[in-house]
This record gives sequence, structure tokens and C-alpha cells, in this order.
Amino acid sequence: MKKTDIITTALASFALLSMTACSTTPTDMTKANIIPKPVSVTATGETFTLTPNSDIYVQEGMDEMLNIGQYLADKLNPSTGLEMKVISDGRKPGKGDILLELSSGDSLLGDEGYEMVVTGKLLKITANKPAGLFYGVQTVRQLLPAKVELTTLQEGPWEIPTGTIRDYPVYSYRGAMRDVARHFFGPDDIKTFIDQMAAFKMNALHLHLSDDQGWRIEIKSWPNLALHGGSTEVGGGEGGYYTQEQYSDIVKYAQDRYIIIIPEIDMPGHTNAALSSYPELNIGGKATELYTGIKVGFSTLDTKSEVTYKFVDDVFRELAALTPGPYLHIGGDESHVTKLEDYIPFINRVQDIVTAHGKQVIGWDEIALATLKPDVIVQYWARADNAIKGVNQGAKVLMSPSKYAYIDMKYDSTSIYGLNWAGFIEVDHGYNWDPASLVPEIKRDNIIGIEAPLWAETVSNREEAEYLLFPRLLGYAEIGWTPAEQRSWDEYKLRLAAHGERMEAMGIKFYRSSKVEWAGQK
Ligand code: TNX
Repeated sequence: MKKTDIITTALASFALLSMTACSTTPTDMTKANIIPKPVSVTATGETFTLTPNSDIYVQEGMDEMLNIGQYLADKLNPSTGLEMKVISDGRKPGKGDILLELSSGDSLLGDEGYEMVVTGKLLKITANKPAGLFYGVQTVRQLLPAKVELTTLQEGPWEIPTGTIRDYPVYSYRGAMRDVARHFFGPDDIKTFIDQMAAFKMNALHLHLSDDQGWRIEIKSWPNLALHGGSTEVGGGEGGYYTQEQYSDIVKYAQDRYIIIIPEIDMPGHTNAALSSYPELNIGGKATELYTGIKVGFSTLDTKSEVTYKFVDDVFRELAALTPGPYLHIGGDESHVTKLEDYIPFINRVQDIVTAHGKQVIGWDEIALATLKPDVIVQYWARADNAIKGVNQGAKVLMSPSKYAYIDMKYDSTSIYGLNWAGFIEVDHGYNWDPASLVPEIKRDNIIGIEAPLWAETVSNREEAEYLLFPRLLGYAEIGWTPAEQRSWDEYKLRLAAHGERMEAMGIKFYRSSKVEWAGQK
């Protein structure tokens, strides 16, 4: 053979090989790369195939089920071209159909779990509550080839290995935080992020709505907060804010994806945007200048003035009315210029205000220095001794340890965005920890869940944010969902590698960490 012939033959067989690799019929469900990792997967060695006859069947007369069915159809139809419809008229599913069914009695599944039974004929998801069906639907997406996530027509076959998945989360709060105060992110960016969270079964989005650099939510009784306080951001850009209508629209969008919104108004520190909008909130009664730098800890509300409490009451009354979720976040961090003897009575009073509006308080770990009311949640970020003080007062803890869970930390010294005051957080480091054994005094039963915050001093648009968020967010989603005993980095990194293609198809601009051997690496 001539050299060129050898090369041609080699190329041809390589092409053939890679084509067969792509079209290999999946038969082993235990090999599916699902994130977060399901609690149990049992394979039965066959294949289920979606065909042009496939439809999605849901129980009759339930709008919420129709919505979940339609959500799945809307995800699958553009790429598969199968034009699946949602059927809810009592007809029975046939070969190649998907069935979503509520049923009670499987108490192990809880409120968010699901069971998926896939045979050669039918893909059936059952759950006690709609949320469980919604999470089952996310698993269906991940059982299909990554290209299913594209929004243009792709070639099939659309096959899924058969077997049974039983799945439910270890923590009830699986969250992320977006700081829209340091740099403003508009409703469309937040909705995109909500879709991304939903794909990995996360259920809580904390919005950091106010800080020194910006106030991002319209408050009708204090209009200057948004108008003036929202008019800039870090670096001096034009900032922005959500109207109440836009905020409600985000809340609804999240609700449709089984995600609650937790609005935060940070106080008494981190308040320069408010102090600059209303002179009466300042000690001394003089408004401050707007601030576009990235220092922390220099501002405080006047904790001794009644106007301050009127302000807090008005703001939380309006926010409580707009927020169906159970929580309001009062911040409380880094109030370095508020004396402790002023900070404690302030936090005590603010807790009463939030409670009076029918909501449960969440605050950063410093609030445990005050006398916590029942049901308060302490968000551990910096000081374990504070969080332990909370536990000793009967509070539950939300785990956001900055050394592991801060998505604004750089991956390593070469990262283009991010800070590093809590250290570098490579993808393995961010994954390799267990919320229930990090601080010996904080036990599984004290913890409601985990949250990964993205502070936004260094990121100002969707692409920059995604560089820090992905792929780390997938790891946090898994820490919140999958029991620690079932997780290991060596196994996770293989599933994560397979998700490179999937994130790409989802339009996510993720950081290609060298800790992961990304499939189809460019
Ligand atoms: C500390 S975390 C802060 C934020 C900063 C962040 C930067 C917390 C409760 N306070 O104000 O944005 O560090 O990483």
C-alpha cells in the first residue's frame, strides 16, 4: 500500500469507528452520565426509543402536570423534530410513549423524589408530588444524547437504556446566589440561569438585591432607592434594577421550574446605595455619594433612628408581598462600622419585622451574635464559631463555606475573573467536601442544605458569570442532592467530562478545567 492509501484507509476506518461510537445503542443504564448522581440505578439491558409516534401522557385534569409535560415536549421537540404532544384525556400510552404519573405511598421518595421505570415499550415516571416529576424530566434529558439540548433539528436515533432509577435529594435546600448589586444582571440573564439550575435539580435562587454599589429592586414607598441607588454599579456602568413587575415575572418563571426566590436586602452594613438615596437613613442625616469600587464594610444604617425601622418595615412588607417563598434574607454580614452593641438590637428588631410579615429570616453567620428567633436560618460563610452559636440557639444552618462553595473564587492563579481571598477553588476542591462533616459541631440534622454564592465584583455579563459558575455549579448541585457516601471525585470527574458536550449544547460558556478530560476536547 502507498503511504497515502494507508492514511486514507486509516482515516476511513477512524471515521467509521467514530460514527459507530456515536450511534452505539445504549443498553446499560448504569453507564448513563447523570448529574446529580441518582440514588439508585438498576439496568435491564435493553433500549427504549423515541419515535415520531411518541407522545407524553399525563393524568387528566391537572394543569401542573400538563405544564411539566409541555416543558419536556418543549425541551425535546426542537432538536428531535418528533413533535411530541402532551396527552391528558385519559387515553393510555402505547409503545415509545412517556408517562408522567402522580401516586402516593412511596414515602421514601418524599416531596422531590421520583421513580423512573424504562422498558423497551414505555418510559414511566412516578412521584408523590409534581416537583418529583419535574426532576424525573431533567433525568430524561440527560439520558438522551447531548445534542438533544440543541435548538436546531438533529439526527436521531433518540435512545435510552432500560432499567429503573429511584432518586431523591439528601438536602431540601439546594441553592445558588446571584449578586446583582455589584453588577446588574437583567431578567433575561436570571431566567437563563434559572433554566440552568433546574437542569441540575437545584431549587433555591438567592438574589443579593442590594449592596454598597447598587439597589436593584423597585420599592414603591421609597422610590429613590432604585431610581438613584440603582443608577450605577462597580466600575461606574449604568447599573439598573428590577421593577416589581419584572421581579414577579422572575419569581413566576422560577416557580414554574420548582425554584424559590430568596430576596436579600443586606443590612445594616453593605447599605451605601440606600444611604446615598435617602439622607435620613444616615447617622448625621447627610446622604453619601454613590460608590463604584469594591471595598466592603464601610457603610451602616443609623440603627438608633426610628426612620431606619420604618424603612426596613416598608421594604420587607413590599418584598414579602411579592415573594411566595418562605424566606427573606436580611444580610447582616461585614457590618464593620456598626458597633456590636448597636448591631445586636438592630438584628433582633429586624427579625421581628420579617416575622411580622409572615416570613422566615435567613442571614449571614454574623447574625448568630444576636438573639435568634425560632426558625431563623444562619448562612455559614466565614466563621464556624458564629454558625455554631446559631446551632446552639436552635437555628438551622445553610452551608456556604467560602473556602469550598464561593463561586466567585478563582480556579487557580491563571483565572481571568474572580477573587482569591478565600483561596483558589479548582473544580475538584469545590466538589470534594461534605456539608455534614466539615465542622464537627454542625451535624447533618442541623443543616437545611447548601448554597453556592456568585459575588459579582469581577463579572459583569452572562459569559463572564458562566466562566465562574460552570462547571462548578454542577458539583454543588450534586453535593446538595446525592448522599456524601455515594460521591467521589474520581467517579464524578468522568460524568462531568461527559457533560462538557451537554453544557456546550445548552449554550453554556464553561471553564474547561484541566482537572477534567473533557469529551470531544477542542
Ligand atoms: C464577602 S460573603 C462578602 C461579600 C463580597 C465577597 C467577595 C459575604 C457575606 N460578604 O460582600 O462580595 O466577600 O467574595
